[in-house]
Order: sequence, then structure tokens, then C-alpha cells
Amino acid sequence: MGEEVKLFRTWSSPYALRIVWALKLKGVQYETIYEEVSHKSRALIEYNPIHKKVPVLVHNGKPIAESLVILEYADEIWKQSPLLPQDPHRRAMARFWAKFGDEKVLPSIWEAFTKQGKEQEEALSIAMENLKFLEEELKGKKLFGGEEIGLVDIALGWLANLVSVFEEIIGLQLMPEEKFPHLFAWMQVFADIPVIKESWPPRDKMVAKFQALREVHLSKEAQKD
Ligand SMILES: N[C@@H](CCC(=O)N[C@@H](CS)C(=O)NCC(=O)O)C(=O)O
Repeated sequence: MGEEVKLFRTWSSPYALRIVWALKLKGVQYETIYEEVSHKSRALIEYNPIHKKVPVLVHNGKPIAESLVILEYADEIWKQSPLLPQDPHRRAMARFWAKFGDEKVLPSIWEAFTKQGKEQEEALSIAMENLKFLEEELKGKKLFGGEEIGLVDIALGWLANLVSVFEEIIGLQLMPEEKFPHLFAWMQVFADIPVIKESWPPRDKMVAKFQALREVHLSKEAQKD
């Protein structure tokens, strides 16, 4: 009997895209269940009762939540096109950079995107400090994984799409090429990998969605003042 692989995602979730990319790279067949954040299905809430978020991967009836956890699970189950290196230190470092991306880079870029004026300037300088660490890490490498796409490329893949979407909306450069030449080159190499390229959500829908999110955020901030 074949195995059952289901992915609960939304059309736009950058976290869920990680799993789409990993499953496609590994050639794993799966069923997609599209969720709407404003009307989550009972199944999603049952499968991820703590966070109630996408992505959730259900493998032969067993749910796994949290995208970085799912990536590691997928890498253990489907060994083809490995995402983590073999060497324990390199594995640990890949986990370190993936965690740094979620805990530092992502929140700082989000702040730079959702703030205005002086607060935005401050957030932007923190975001750039964080991006500098990634720029250093990429020196001498085509991808974070070296020659092949790896866990860190997938974990940071959202940068290759969202940075330019955010830049278009706020009219500011978050990752200027002259400051981040390696990251800039990486974004292009990564975004052009066929499996990655074919999975990007439509750009105009992303711009509209994030523009609306920013406006909601700004009006909440204005109510606080
Ligand atoms: N740390 C989680 C984050 C997942 C996440 O934030 N998912 C968002 C969509 S991008 C979501 O499901 N939001 C629904 C909500 O917050 O109610 C992961 O890595 O999977």
C-alpha cells in the first residue's frame, strides 16, 4: 500500500512553502489541503492544537507541525536529495542558521516592513545587521548548502521572494545589492531552481496581501497612540 502524505498549507504561507519545496525536491507525492487563516478547518486545529498554524504535514495519519521540524522529519523519512549534511558539526551549523533566520532575521525584517519613520529606520538597521551575518556565511559559496540546495537555503528561501515584495510596498531597499552582493546573487540562484521557481505564489497577489497586512498593522499602531 502506498504511503499517505498530506500537506495543510495556505496559498501564501512562506513557512508552508518550505515543505512544498522539500517534498518536491525529494520527489515525494503528496496531497495539498488549502486552508484559510480566517476559517481554519477542524482537521487543522485537531492536527496542530497548540499553534493552530500551517504548515502541518500528515504522514500515514500522524501529524507533524512547525516547518523546521517538518523539514527534519522529511529528511529522515525520505533520504533522497538530503537537506542536512552528514557531518555532525555541519548539521548543527545548518540548524543554527535556520534558527537564526526564524528568530532574528525574519522578525527584524518584519519590523522594518511594518513600522514607519524613526522606528522603521531603527528596525532597518537591526535587519541589516542580521543580514550581514548571512552575507558573511555565504562567502565563497553558491548556496548556503554549498553546491546543492540544503536546509538553510529552504529555511531562508522566503527572503528570495518577500524582500522584493516588501521593498516594492514600502519603497525602501531592505537588502541593497551593493551591501549584500553574496545574498543578492544567492537569491537569484535560489529563485531560479526549477522546483523553487514553479512554486512561488503569484507576485501581484502577494503584494496585495502584504500591503493589506501592513495597513492593518499600521492602523492598530495608530489606535495605540
Ligand atoms: N513557526 C511556525 C510558523 C507558522 C506560521 O506562522 N504560519 C502562519 C501562516 S504564514 C499561520 O498559520 N497563521 C495562522 C494564525 O496565526 O492563526 C512554522 O515554522 O511553521
